[in-house]
Amino acid sequence: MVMSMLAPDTIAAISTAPGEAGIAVIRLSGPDAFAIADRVVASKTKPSDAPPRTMLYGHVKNPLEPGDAAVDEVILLLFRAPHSYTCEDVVEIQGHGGRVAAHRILRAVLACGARSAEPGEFTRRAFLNGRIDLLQAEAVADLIGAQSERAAAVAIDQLGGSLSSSIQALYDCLINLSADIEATMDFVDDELPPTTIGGLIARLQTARGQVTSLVQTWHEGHLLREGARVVIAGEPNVGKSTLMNRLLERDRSIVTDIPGTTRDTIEEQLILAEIPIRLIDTAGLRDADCRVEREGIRRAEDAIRTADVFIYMVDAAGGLTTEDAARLAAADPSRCLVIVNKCDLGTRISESAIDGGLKVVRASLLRDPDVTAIKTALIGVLGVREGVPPHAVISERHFAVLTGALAELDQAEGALCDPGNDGALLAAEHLRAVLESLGEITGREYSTELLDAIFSRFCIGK
Ligand SMILES: Nc1nc2c(ncn2[C@@H]2O[C@H](COP(=O)(O)OP(=O)(O)OP(=O)(O)O)[C@@H](O)[C@H]2O)c(=O)[nH]1
Ligand SMILES: [Mg+2]
Repeated sequence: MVMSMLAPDTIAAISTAPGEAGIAVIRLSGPDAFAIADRVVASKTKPSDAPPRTMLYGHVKNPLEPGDAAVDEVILLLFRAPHSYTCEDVVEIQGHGGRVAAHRILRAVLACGARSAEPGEFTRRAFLNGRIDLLQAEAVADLIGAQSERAAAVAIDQLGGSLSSSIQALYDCLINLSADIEATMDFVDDELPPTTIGGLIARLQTARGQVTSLVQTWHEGHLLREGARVVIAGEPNVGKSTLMNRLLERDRSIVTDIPGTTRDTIEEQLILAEIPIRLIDTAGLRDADCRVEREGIRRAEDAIRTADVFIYMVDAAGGLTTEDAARLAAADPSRCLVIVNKCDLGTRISESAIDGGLKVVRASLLRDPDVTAIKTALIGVLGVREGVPPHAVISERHFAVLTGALAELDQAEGALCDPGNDGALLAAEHLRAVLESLGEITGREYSTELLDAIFSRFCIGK
């Protein structure tokens, strides 16, 4: 672990969300946290004289403002290094919430020598001071940003170290393997029993299997963290907006019998099977004369291109148009769900009319508001496994590092299979690269740029 070389200063921020609320928390961390609290808080016991991990009642004053009027009535929570969130001296000031009160307290502590914290700076200090690793720091941001119960459960599991221990176990196993591979270099080639090389290759393959299993969790991790963009598309008047409203269980999109009713894209949030979904209703696809409608259709086509999944709706009674057939022929079954709507009016679309690879659901959305079958089909196309307990899932960053590690493991195996050609030496080099990659994931190895990229997505005050 590389420690920060600069002596840290004392940082402060409002840690609670802005707006009206019962209380707000202003957090101070750093060597002067107690000295600053002594200056701004009038209380029976001076904060610096109070025992750590205690609460103190008092009034905040701003020594730089004229008069002796109290800024707020507060409770202080006192933590002495290293027993705090950041491992530094920490004072948390609980004042009244609202748009003004917390800012007045923050102004007072800044006037007494604290610096405004950068986004994620408290958690960055917790990492730099060795209290948590980088995976746990990322889990803090995931927990704050979680939009579903499952996303929160996965984040808290990662904060508890589940993913860290999987990576650590892999690291330990590869360190041992690397040492054993290096030990074979002391043998002359024909002295080395073939079973030894076979055993090393088998261990390498086991490690590869573990990395592959982690890489396979990316899809679920992506859905839980970033959510899925689901676009409802199709020709005008097929019932796209009706479906949008049925899924949301409210009247969000305008529905009329005039083709071309929806002009712009309409986006709403929906949680489905614990996955945050960005649901997007779009303008009906057709050759339009009107400039406004043409722009809406361009937006619809853009939305389809960038969707994780698009629901393509067709009119059962109207039958498939040539354009419908062409769009469905080009659709990828892993990101398209077909709804044959208006079945109550009869159907001119036979079972075999739509390519067997595409998932198709028949519906009569006007008469039947039950969209359970559509939801189940959508969950299937999204690739969500329901009923599986929350478990460690990797993020975009881990995915990039681990796919690089997989390539190195393959090369290590290739080199081991060719022991005559400095194979052991080459394999050991590839394993070193894998170990470095794993270090980048946990933060054993890091650069300032990497930390900047990770912590900039945090909110201020965390
Ligand atoms: N009979 C019948 N009518 C339906 C059904 N679903 C929707 N409709 C009607 O079809 C018409 C068009 O519905 P919308 O949901 O506005 O269709 P849309 O695809 O959003 O249309 P645009 O916005 O014009 O592209 C409305 O009159 C709906 O009430 C259905 O299952 N059966
Ligand atoms: Mg519409």
